[in-house]
Amino acid sequence: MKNKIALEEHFAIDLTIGDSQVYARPEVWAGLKSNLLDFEQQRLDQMNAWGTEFSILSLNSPAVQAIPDTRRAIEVAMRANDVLAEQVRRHPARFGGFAALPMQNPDAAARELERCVKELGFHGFLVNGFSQVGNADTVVYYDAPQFAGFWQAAAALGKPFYMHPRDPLASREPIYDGAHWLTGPTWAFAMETSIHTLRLLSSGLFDRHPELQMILGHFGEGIPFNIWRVDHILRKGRRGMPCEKEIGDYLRSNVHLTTSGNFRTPTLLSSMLEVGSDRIMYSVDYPFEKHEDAARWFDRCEISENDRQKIGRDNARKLFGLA
Ligand code: GRE
Ligand code: ZN
Repeated sequence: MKNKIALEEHFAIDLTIGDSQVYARPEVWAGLKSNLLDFEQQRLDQMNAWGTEFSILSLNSPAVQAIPDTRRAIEVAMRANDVLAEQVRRHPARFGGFAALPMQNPDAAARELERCVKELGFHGFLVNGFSQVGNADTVVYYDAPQFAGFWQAAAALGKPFYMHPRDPLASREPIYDGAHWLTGPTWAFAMETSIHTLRLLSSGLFDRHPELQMILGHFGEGIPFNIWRVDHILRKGRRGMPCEKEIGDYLRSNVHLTTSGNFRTPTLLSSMLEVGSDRIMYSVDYPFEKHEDAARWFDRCEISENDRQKIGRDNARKLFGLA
């Protein structure tokens, strides 16, 4: 498939590149670093070689979310968004943008999102999980009451947001002690991101803003596989859960999944059975994953050509209102 659209594709700036080093073996770091900092060479070459026409780009992880100093978080987010905006201006047919946001200050985050959407033409925002605020050990999740105004502003702009992984703080997750190979993309990313998402879905956020749409990578960080059990248990007793519907109802009306970093046909088919092919979109997770691996799998996996067209391109065109 030649004209795919990809949605979880990362870049870094000088101020955030260091955050990705812990995820690279020493022998591959130079290459990954160069891929993250590049826009116009390796990135476009790989998109061309493997049939991605358009990538919506986002900052690396955790970046802004891991800057406890609010003023600094605001500065770094604006710097990254300005760098991205310049590339979108240079290549409007190839690159779109997700805003990085200083969620440490919900009002500043709303203002920056508005600037990114209205002035820079971005397609929504991507947050790397919880934010550290004030000091490294204080974390906020976005179902907290102080985000009510932020969500109102975000919903009013009519653009989706991407909930992207970060690792939990080691101080709060001793279960990974002595088994650090399970942190990061192996397992901890999905656990952290799925719980944050379940918090948002069950908080009433999507009752207040039923049009708000969110995106999860990696085929939903495990949520689709377990959603029946989640609702089955809560049907026996809601235990104070404030939302109006079942969590699966929001999964099927407010969440979209991408294929990022999870190139596996049984997982795709199971996700299609759970949420339908209208809510699944192609993505790579470049440069942490290879366009080659994503495209070799997706272009030939055994689904209907109608579904391939939707998942590879048309669902994203619709969701983002692309030409
Ligand atoms: C990502 O942001 O997608 C990512 C990392 C680190 C390792 C793997 C990965 O930040 O996919
Ligand atoms: Zn990613």
